Amino acid sequence: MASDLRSLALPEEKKAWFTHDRLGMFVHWGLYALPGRHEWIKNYEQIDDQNYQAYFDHFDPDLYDPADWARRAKAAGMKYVVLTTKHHEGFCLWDSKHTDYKVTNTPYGKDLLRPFVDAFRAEGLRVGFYYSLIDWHHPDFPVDPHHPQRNAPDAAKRNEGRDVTRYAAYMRDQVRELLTDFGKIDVIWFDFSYPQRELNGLKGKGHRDWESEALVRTVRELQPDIIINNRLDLAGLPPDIVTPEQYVPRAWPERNGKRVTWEACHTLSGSWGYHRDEATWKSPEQLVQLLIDNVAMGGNLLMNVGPTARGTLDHRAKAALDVYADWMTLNARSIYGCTESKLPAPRDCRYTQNGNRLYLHIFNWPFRHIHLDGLGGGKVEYAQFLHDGSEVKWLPPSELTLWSNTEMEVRSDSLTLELPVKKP
Ligand code: FUL
Repeated sequence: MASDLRSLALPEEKKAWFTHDRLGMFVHWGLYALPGRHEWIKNYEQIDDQNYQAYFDHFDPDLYDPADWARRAKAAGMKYVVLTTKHHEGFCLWDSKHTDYKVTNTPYGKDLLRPFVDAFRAEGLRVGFYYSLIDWHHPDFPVDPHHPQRNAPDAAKRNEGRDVTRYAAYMRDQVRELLTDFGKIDVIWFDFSYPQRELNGLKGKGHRDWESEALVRTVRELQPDIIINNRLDLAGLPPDIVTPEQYVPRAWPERNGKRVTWEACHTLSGSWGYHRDEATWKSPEQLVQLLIDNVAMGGNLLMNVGPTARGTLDHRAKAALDVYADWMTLNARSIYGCTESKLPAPRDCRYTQNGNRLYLHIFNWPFRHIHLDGLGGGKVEYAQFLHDGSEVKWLPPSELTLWSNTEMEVRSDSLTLELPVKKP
């Protein structure tokens, strides 16, 4: 059985586009954009179905223009996009045959997904779908009494009458729709499962069981080349990618001693869904360094935007995308196709590498000289800045002895770059 499951994993070479492209856009959009206080608001504020209905009844993103989002993503250097087709609240952005809880039944009255997919494809981006396993709206979604905070406001309700088998079938039907009706989809991003445990009173298998195996088989059958993330919690299935959330891994993530393709996902502020009053927006420096940090460790960055209730990106999200656009225009070469380097980077620096091209990212501008260990002895042919292509000189060996009388710690295996005193 386990080896059978292993055969469902995507062969490494099919992931080449993903590890080359490095930067993607995550889009969290749903009814939670209306309250504008976090995508977990139904849970955090214990809003029952009746009161949450107000957001459904007023969902009307009249300014929705996915072509604008797509242009901005492309300008930011993003090569793929992953959209929340259904988040934990259960609301569907497409005209699913399997539920009434969908965009076409809101005042907006139209499908959002087809125009989204078309707009991003038109800009040359690949398209991925996020699909939540958690569903606070579905009547058969199993309540986990051990983790009520994950299921509130339903936590007080019992599982009696709920049939997890029906819920698993609902998910398969929806995923089948998503992977049949929108052409070639490149990523499916499930979110999230956790170890199974007994759930009192639950019909069906008596466990929190998504029937993940059947779900994965459905996915593979419909989209043989799709990347499936790791949040299904299906023992024995090697994930195509692992997805560290809101942190930079301390080392390249591994499974059974083998490095795994990975993608970190991050927010621009403290929330995935649109949050009007939230103040912790990342600085331009943080945004750029986060991207570099991930690539320097061999990973991707999936950076999130949370569109508003009217279907726009708010000015802070646009500004952040502009930061990437400016930076990537000049520096994309140090991101696409790059991965970690075996060389030890100097303090406050990161290396990214593509074949014999090594990119040094300096997070903290040093005064004048920087030593690159392991690069002495004629290993480097030429050095230049990326922002303007200007030459960067290094100390000629004849000067090394002179400088080594000082605190410079010049070593024969290192190369000492001469940098302008001020960061250009
Ligand atoms: C988490 C979710 O609970 C968040 O709302 C968000 O979607 C993030 C990417 O994954 O697990």
